[in-house]
Amino acid sequence: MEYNQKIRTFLLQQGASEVGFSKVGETLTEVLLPEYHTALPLQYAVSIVVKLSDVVVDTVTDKPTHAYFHHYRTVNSLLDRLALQTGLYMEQHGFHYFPVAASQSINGYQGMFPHKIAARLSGLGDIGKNALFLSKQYGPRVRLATVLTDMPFEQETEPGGGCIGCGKCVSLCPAMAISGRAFDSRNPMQELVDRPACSDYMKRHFQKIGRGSVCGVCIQCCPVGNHTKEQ
Ligand code: B12
Repeated sequence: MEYNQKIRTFLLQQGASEVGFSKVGETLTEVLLPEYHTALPLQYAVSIVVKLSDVVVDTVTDKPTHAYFHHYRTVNSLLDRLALQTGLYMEQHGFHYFPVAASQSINGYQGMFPHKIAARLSGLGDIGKNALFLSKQYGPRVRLATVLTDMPFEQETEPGGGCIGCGKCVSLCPAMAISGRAFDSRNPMQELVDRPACSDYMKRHFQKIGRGSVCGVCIQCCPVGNHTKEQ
C-alpha cells in the first residue's frame, strides 16, 4: 500500500484526476507489441486518468471541433509528462518502468499497450458498448496513460461500473462503427467497434478539424459520467 499511496498523492497533486493500480501479470504485458517487450517482467501497471473538460466535450455534436482537437493534444501531453515523472520516481527507488504513450498508433489500429485493459483491471471502471473505458466517476470523458513497472502495487478494487446499455453511441456514431455488443474480455474488441470504419470516417470527414484523428461523438453522447446533464 505504501507505493500506492505515494504514487497516487504525487499524481493527484500534478493534475491527474484518478489513479489506479493493477497487477497485469506477465501474460498481459505480452499484449505489449513484441518489439517493445523488455526482458524484465513488468507485472504491475499504474493507470493515469485525466478528465476532459465537459465544456469542450460538449462542443462536439455530430463532428469534432477545433477546441476538442486542441484539448485532446494538450491532455495527451499532460498524460505523457505524468507517466514520465512517475517512471522517474520509480527508477529513483530502484525499480524499472515502461511508459506507454498516451496516444500513439504503431501497427495500424494498435498502440504499444492498450490503456483500457489496465484501467479496467484497476477497478476504476469498465468498458462500455462504445468500446471506451467508462470511469465510474466520469464515464468516457477521460483520457488515459499507463506505466508498466516492477514496483509492487496492491490491487485496490474489483472492476465495476460501466455501460447502462442506452444504445446512444450505436445510433449516433457517424461512421456506424459501433455494433452494440457488450464488452467481454474473452472476445476481440473488434466485435464492439469496427476500427477501420471509425478510422476511415475520421480520415475522410474530419481532416480539416482534427487531422483525421479525432471524432468524440461516442464520448459526448454517453450519459455515463455526464454530470453537466444533471444540473
Ligand atoms: C489505435 C487506437 C484507435 C484506433 C482503434 C480503436 C480501438 N478501439 O482499438 C481508432 C483510430 C479507430 C481509434 C478511435 C478512437 N479512439 Co483511440 N486509440 C487507439 C490507441 C492508440 C491504441 C488502442 C489499441 O491498442 N487497440 C488494439 C487492441 C488490441 O486493444 P483493445 O481495443 O483494448 O482490445 C483488446 C483488449 O480489450 C483485450 N483485453 C481486454 N481485457 C483483457 C484482459 C486480459 C487478461 C487480456 C489478455 C486481454 C484483454 O482484448 C482485446 C484484443 O486483444 C489507444 C491508446 C492506447 N495505447 O491504448 C487510443 C484510445 C483507445 N482511443 C481513445 C479515443 C478517445 C478514441 C476516439 C474517441 C477518437 C477521439 N480521440 O476522438 C475513437 C473511439 C473509437 C471507439 N469507440 O473505440 C482513448 C479512449 C479513452 C477511453 N475513455 O476509453 C484511448 C485510450 C487514448 C487515450 N490515451 O485515452 N483509436
